[in-house]
Amino acid sequence: MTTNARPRSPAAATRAETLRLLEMIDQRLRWLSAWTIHHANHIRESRDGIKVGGHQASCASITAIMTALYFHALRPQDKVAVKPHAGPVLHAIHYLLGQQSAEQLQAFRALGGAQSYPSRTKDQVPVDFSTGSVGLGVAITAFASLVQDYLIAHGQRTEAAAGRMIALMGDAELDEGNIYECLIEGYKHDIRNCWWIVDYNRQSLDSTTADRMFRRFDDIFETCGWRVLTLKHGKLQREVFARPGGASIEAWIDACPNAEYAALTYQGGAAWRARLANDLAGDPAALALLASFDDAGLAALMLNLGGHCLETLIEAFEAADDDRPTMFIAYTVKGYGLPFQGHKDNHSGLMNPAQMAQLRASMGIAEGAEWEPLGGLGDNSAAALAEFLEPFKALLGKHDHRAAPIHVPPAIRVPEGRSQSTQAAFGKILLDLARSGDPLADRLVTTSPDVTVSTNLGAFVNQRGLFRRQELRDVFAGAKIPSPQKWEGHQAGQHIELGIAENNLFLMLAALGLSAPLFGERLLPVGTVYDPFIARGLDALNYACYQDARFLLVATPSGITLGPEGGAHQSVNTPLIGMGQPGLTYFEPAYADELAAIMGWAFAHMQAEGDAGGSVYLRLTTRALEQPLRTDDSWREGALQGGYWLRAPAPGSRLALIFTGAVAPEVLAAADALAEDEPGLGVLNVTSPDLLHRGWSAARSARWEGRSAGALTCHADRLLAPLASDARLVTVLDGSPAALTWLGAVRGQQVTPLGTDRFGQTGDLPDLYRTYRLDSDAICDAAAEGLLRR
Ligand SMILES: Cc1ncc(C[n+]2csc(CCOP(=O)(O)OP(=O)(O)O)c2C)c(N)n1
Ligand SMILES: [Mg+2]
Repeated sequence: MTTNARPRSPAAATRAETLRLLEMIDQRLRWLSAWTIHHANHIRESRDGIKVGGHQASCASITAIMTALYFHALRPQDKVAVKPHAGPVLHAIHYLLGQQSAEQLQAFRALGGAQSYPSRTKDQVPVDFSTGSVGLGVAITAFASLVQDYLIAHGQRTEAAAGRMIALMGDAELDEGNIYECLIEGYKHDIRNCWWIVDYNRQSLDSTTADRMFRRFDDIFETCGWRVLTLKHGKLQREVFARPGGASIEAWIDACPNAEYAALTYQGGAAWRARLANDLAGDPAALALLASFDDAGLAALMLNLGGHCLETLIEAFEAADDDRPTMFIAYTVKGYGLPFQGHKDNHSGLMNPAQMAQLRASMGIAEGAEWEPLGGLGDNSAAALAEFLEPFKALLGKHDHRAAPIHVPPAIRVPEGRSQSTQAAFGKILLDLARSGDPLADRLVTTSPDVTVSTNLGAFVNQRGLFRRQELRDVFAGAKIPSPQKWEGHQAGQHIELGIAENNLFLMLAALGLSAPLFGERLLPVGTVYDPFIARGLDALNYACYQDARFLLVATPSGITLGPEGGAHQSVNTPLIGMGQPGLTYFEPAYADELAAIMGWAFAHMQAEGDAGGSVYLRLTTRALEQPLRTDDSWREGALQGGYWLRAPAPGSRLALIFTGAVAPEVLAAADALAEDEPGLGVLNVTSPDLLHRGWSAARSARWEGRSAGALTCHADRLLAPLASDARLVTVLDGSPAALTWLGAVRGQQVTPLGTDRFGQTGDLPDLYRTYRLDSDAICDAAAEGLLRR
């Protein structure tokens, strides 16, 4: 789709006609989403007796909003994150357009079928952003709009092609802290072209939401520069309010607590009448107005909230026609139009077969015709609707952005220095790239939550500048105050400096890492963070990986090697996080040349198609290590597969010391000490426990699945093969020992594990390594103990 214009169907000549057609779509979306969920729960055979689930009430709440958005406001360049529980509505939209199959809907929540929550990678309909963990799908749109601005500023996208990054969100998502972290960050970066549309049904999973928040959200968002458009009343309500007595009804609605409104919604017309008549007893005009409605009419009036009124919705969307970030608070009823509407327990509520049959009949859909996309419509209406829908097929279809690959230089230069830390080497490699003029450097975008300098990104930023849409002077440089950091902010800058909230780092990386599929322009995002604080953004990290965003996460410093900083800053379990996170490959190199090779590998891996690629996590340290004297390049291939022998074992050796990262000197010292007794001893440097483990388990599953001819080979197996079959393996790393202990299972050799499994504390390395048994004495003891117990 190259045009930015929205389709104008000939069938939609007048606004009244448009509204009539949109109304039909709204009804069909409500029906199809409910039916899809019903089918999965009541019609498809259950083989395990487990409830399939689905959220009919959450869908019914938002169908009008999605109708108005998708079939009126959305432009081809816009991207949408759909509230997780409205997944079936998104599928219904594409089903109406003939872009989703009945088979997929019939397999909703089954293997290979339409996913419970919209998934970029698994669903067959276009999904711009995956959602599921509430709050994250909202915030990523703000970061995506920042990425879009970055691309525009760098000449990789035109201003005219700028789209809106839109989140359709549940009101309970407003309770997630990540929303406010993102709001603050967004304000600092002056984001634009972002819409958040709240399905304000004032119900979450457990209950109705707090009345005290009424208007507070407006204040918070307006303070952060957003325009807030509140769609409280539908057109019918507004018309009725203008009649004699109407103002009293309006005032009553405004004063009514959320829970009571919801309960009356559930109870229906007679209950509304009784309650209103009681509360407005002294108001004859209001009573007369009430009397002019029958019970059904009165219920319809009370439910005519802004978020269910298509006219109100499209007017609001039209009103926000500039690039200002805008929040729409669209009042809705959870379960609108369904028998459990307003009931506080309706979040996971499912209509029973009788209720479904009743809904079907009310829509004029014949039994057996439930999957008819335009079922229940007369011929003329169906034809008009089909004609109206036609142009939306191109608009809402899959727009596959193919981004050109970025060439990765065959060898990234290794920083010089006999003794260096991986963290310092990382900074030098980036600086070198920044200075090199290599095209890859132009596609690097670095970002960090207030730890740019302390993770050695500063030199890169000096070279390439801060990204700012508006020029930002470096006041200190201007005043000639000496500082190694020269931070000019400008449009060509390549570093996005974030505030300290780590969660934002991962959402920023997620958005940057989706630049290729979202915008057709590939970026190579590099984010730095202190290793222990990965935990602060874990859900966002998982969220980023789940939707296959591609980035390089550099976490440094790490482990108790960070001595004087103490236990609050010393990471323990991050190797296991790295190993356990799908979509992320964890490396922990010991030496600078390994790091350079791994970074080259990472830049290619971040660009590889599908399952062949992914994101990369480097766990680094500030501890400077004596660099090994290499005689050849033979280590390189092994380092990129997860490990290599730093000192090769003699065939049949009884002992190997296996280590990862910063503890190399202790391991080598122990190896020297043990050499006399165990001359065949080998030292294995595991650069990626993750890759080794994955290769091992993949080889096993390949054999089980009959994909491998017979021999069980993997890199770990090949590495350990020269050792005696009953050799002892002493594993050592500054982190959870479990990251390496599994190596004993590869060939049945016994492991004596060393590592940290308690909180650290302040100290220097001799003290800490001794206390936590990572020093060479502990390694020798572990080796001796292993050999004695043979
Ligand atoms: C991070 C996270 N916590 C909890 C849940 C479980 N959960 C799913 S929906 C929901 C309430 C959603 O309410 P709201 O956002 O208002 O959506 P709606 O009322 O439109 O269904 C909860 C607690 C989740 N999906 N993600
Ligand atoms: Mg809600």
